[in-house]
Amino acid sequence: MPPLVLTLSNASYEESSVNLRPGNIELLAHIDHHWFAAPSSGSLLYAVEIPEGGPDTYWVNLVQAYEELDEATKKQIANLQILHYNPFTKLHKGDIPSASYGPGRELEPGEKVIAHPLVRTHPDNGKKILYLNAANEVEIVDYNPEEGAKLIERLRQHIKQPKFAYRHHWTKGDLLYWDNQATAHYRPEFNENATRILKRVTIRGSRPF
Ligand SMILES: O=C(O)CCC(=O)C(=O)O
Ligand SMILES: [Fe+2]
Repeated sequence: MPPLVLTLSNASYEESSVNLRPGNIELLAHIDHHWFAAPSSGSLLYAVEIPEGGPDTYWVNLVQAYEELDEATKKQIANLQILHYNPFTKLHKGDIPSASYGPGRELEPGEKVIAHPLVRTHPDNGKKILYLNAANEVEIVDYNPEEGAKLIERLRQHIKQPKFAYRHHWTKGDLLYWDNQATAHYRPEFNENATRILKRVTIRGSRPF
């Protein structure tokens, strides 16, 4: 079981190797735990130690990204489901999950790879959300694989537009909370010699619809 409070660090801060993830590498736009049956509804991130020159973290507004799609694309994607592959287990369709991937955390019993609607509805305000990440493998269910890959790539280019992003410049002691149901977040690579330490708590959400 990962700790409830996860330390994200590129320095040897605490003993466990889980605390050294994800180092200084670029984190492409992602939604925390989007591959779970019940993905995260929100996360909190606390800045313990922050290097002078950044990096900043960016949050993409996936409600606005959905609203600014053209009508033809909205229609095209209205009822699509996408499979979200877990980047840690790398399980694909037909693979058998190991016993450690139990109910609730990773996969529900009998489920191997989770499918979620590409356009999900916010459980609190009913807004439509383009529920897509740019970091991990996805696949559209019952869709021509080449056409599907092209469509995903086009949508990923769309969510990358700076106009959808909030950019946060960190100061030590900052505590940020974000809605993982309606945003994706991105962090660029940074200098490996700089020490950057944050602590994160991720809250479990509900099954997207
Ligand atoms: O390092 C960052 O700024 C973001 C890390 C991240 O993706 C997370 O805490 O969920
Ligand atoms: Fe994250």
